[in-house]
Amino acid sequence: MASDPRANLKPLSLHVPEPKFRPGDVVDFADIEVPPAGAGRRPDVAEDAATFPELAYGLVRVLDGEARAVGPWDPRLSPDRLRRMLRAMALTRAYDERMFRAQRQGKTSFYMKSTGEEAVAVAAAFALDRDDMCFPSYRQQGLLIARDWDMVDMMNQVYSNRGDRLEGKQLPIMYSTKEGSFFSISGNLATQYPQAVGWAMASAAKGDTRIAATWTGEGSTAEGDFHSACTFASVYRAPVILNVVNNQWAISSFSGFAGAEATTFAARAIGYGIAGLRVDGNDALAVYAATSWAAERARTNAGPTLIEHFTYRTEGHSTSDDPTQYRSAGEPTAWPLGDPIGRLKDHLIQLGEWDEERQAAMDLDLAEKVRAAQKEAEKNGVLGHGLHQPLDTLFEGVYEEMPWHLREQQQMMLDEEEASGRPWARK
Ligand SMILES: Cc1ncc(C[n+]2csc(CCOP(=O)(O)OP(=O)(O)O)c2C)c(N)n1
Ligand SMILES: [Mg+2]
Repeated sequence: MASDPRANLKPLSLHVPEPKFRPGDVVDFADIEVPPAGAGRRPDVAEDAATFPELAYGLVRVLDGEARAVGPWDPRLSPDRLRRMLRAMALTRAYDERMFRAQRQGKTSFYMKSTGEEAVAVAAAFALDRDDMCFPSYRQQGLLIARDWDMVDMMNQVYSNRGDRLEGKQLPIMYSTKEGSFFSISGNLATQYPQAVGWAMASAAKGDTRIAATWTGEGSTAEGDFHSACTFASVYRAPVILNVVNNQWAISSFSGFAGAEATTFAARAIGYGIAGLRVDGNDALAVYAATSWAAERARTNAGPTLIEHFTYRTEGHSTSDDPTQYRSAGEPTAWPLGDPIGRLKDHLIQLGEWDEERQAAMDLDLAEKVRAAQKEAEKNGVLGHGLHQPLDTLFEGVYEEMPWHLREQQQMMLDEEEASGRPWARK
């Protein structure tokens, strides 16, 4: 009998990633490599992506340990612009705080904070043009806030109330505004990626000058949509910025399940021949610099850029989550890249353009603004307290021409309501 040539091999096995810290563990992030600010070159925007693969493995950082802006990526923004950026980030945090509490008070069913990730959205909005088209995930409310979008309008959506432009048809926080160049947020992860690339291709096909930018969480890069979007973006050199927000967690799954143990998320770009930048996502100046570099590259037909924003999700995934069940409570404070708002504030103070007193006064003023907006929005009602939309709108707004079977169902519902004798609001 012939002997089995594999008899001496160990049986095959799989590697199952495991996060470094679990509840109760002492956190030590010493193995996270944080290169000094200012290290790493800034290539010309027209340079071939193949010539700077190192930027997909490093970390573009501008703000150093003393809160000074250093190195070739320093965007050299005026103090006034820095203060406006700081304000938009602080306003985003104040908004999140208030809406989170509104959920806990039973005024809405769901909320998602972006705490610790404010720079990712706000600094990008400052670097993009107002009419560049954004295809966000659910954690970039900072884009709308940085674009000065009406906060009452945002709250109306969160409350699904009479003022909700989406007529209660979307989950709270899934905003949509064409006038704000902010595409409808989708609950189905990563769908915005191919949509952004398609929109960018259409913009180019029409000879327009607007570009697209999209954001996804690192966990969602495991979706097929992420990869097909990268292929299309690469092949046609679509004028698009592909942002991956690596906040270390995808609800209770750590980034290792999306491939973080093997390589960086920015390095995904290399396989597609796309420019890849890995950026300190808690450094607003680095996010601004990388985004404006990528925007110029896209706008001059030099191709797409994939930007990994290395950051940390300081709070729970959403109001439905309890992170104490799966990660160490020590992680947020041990995070080596600090807090994005604190770092930009310190930079302005270091420049002699700001102080703690002004910061405190601004925070008070913003909290008051958010409170006033909330009061205004609540005049239109809150979720779960009454029927805010006429019942027949339930079927509208999806098709330009309502198909016959929906018309039939709508009529059936209205007839049943009529017969039930219950009062309801017709348009
Ligand atoms: C296609 C799909 N799969 C799963 C889910 C459930 N889900 C919602 S958010 C989420 C985690 C996403 O994590 P990540 O992409 O890292 O984004 P983050 O929440 O960290 O911003 C999951 C699994 C979903 N909404 N859609
Ligand atoms: Mg994540």
